[in-house]
Amino acid sequence: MNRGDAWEALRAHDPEIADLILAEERRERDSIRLIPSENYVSYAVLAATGSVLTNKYSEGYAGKRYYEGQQVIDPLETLAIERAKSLFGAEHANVQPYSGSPANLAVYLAFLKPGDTVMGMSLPHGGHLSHGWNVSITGKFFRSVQYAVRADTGRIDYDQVRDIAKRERPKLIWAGGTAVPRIIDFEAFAEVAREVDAIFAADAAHIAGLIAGGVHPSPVPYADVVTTTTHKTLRGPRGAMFVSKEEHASVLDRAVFPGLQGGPHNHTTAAIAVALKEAAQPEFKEYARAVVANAKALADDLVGRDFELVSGGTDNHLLLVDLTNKNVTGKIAAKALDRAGIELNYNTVPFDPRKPFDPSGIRLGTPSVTSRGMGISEMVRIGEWIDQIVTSPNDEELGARIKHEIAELCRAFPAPGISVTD
Ligand code: DSN
Repeated sequence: MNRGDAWEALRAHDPEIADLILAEERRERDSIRLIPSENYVSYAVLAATGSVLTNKYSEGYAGKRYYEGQQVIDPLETLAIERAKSLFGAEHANVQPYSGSPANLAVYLAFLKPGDTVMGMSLPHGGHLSHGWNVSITGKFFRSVQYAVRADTGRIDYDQVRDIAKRERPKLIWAGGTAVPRIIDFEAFAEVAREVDAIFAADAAHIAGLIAGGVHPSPVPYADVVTTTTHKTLRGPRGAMFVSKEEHASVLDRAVFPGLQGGPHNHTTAAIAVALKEAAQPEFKEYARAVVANAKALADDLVGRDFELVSGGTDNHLLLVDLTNKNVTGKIAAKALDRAGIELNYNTVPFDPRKPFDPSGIRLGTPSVTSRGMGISEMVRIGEWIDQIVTSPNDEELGARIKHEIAELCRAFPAPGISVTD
């Protein structure tokens, strides 16, 4: 793909930054990217992100802005909203949140007062910081109670969810997280929320693309509001949105603007709209199906190599691996894998005796490798490489050999949005 005049201008004006962008492009091209919250966006999403829409201020909403010159932005944001509603079958959508945490903060601002009780999944058990974890503003400005997974199954303890909710009477209940490898029973959460008269918010950031692709149950029929980032399985730009019941539209919109944010990032809104259009195409369904099939294949392969997966496997795009039986920490393994060209992140596992900055596990997933067309046989090769590196993390010769093999494999699977050829 010809990068065009804008790229040539960047090279001429700021070669240092241009070279760093090229270096990142090569890195993304030549490595196996397994961080489950990352992906490769299309050229179309990249083009919208890098457009003149970044020049425009648009505080407010379509038809009611605080700046003139919205002849283009109003229909553009409306189109993004309509596409979001249509894709997720929702009554209302807002595409302005800057990212996932601000989208979640809008839910707090809409429904809670400082000191009110929120219930979310504990971070070390797979939840997100913004679901009431103690170091987050959501755990400092609100009273937070947290649920966990069961030690015997690694899955959400729905009895505990109900018990805590009945005892603590939260005003807001979150489902969803960052390290949840299994399907969440959104209907069960909605039932608990109804019993205690709480707002039920689902954070679908990790699984939004799987929901859009029809391979994961949707929380939309059950939740008062569903937040999501747009850059994970959904494969759009870095940004966020939420969909909700119409009855909550006004209070949620006001929480985003003027409650939390100023002008929306219009270039991101355009790129979100592009991604939502892509996600409505038949090919996206095939991608979503393949993401899950690949994750299951990689999980089966790793289990066959005596890796211990939290919950024993996966239903979605994500695997959480406890390395305790491999006698290596998550951090040592993740760094050795990165040196060899396999990128993932170290992660706490439920009931982890180790600290978050040096935990027992690694977290990995299949969205990026699936976006570049890899399938089951490539997952088996990746499983073998992971096994070899985890077994011998300090073997530099092995790492160098695997890095070479990975670069070769990557050349056979060109990644979306990558232009660099040297
Ligand atoms: N940082 C995101 C993730 O990697 O899952 C969540 O915020």
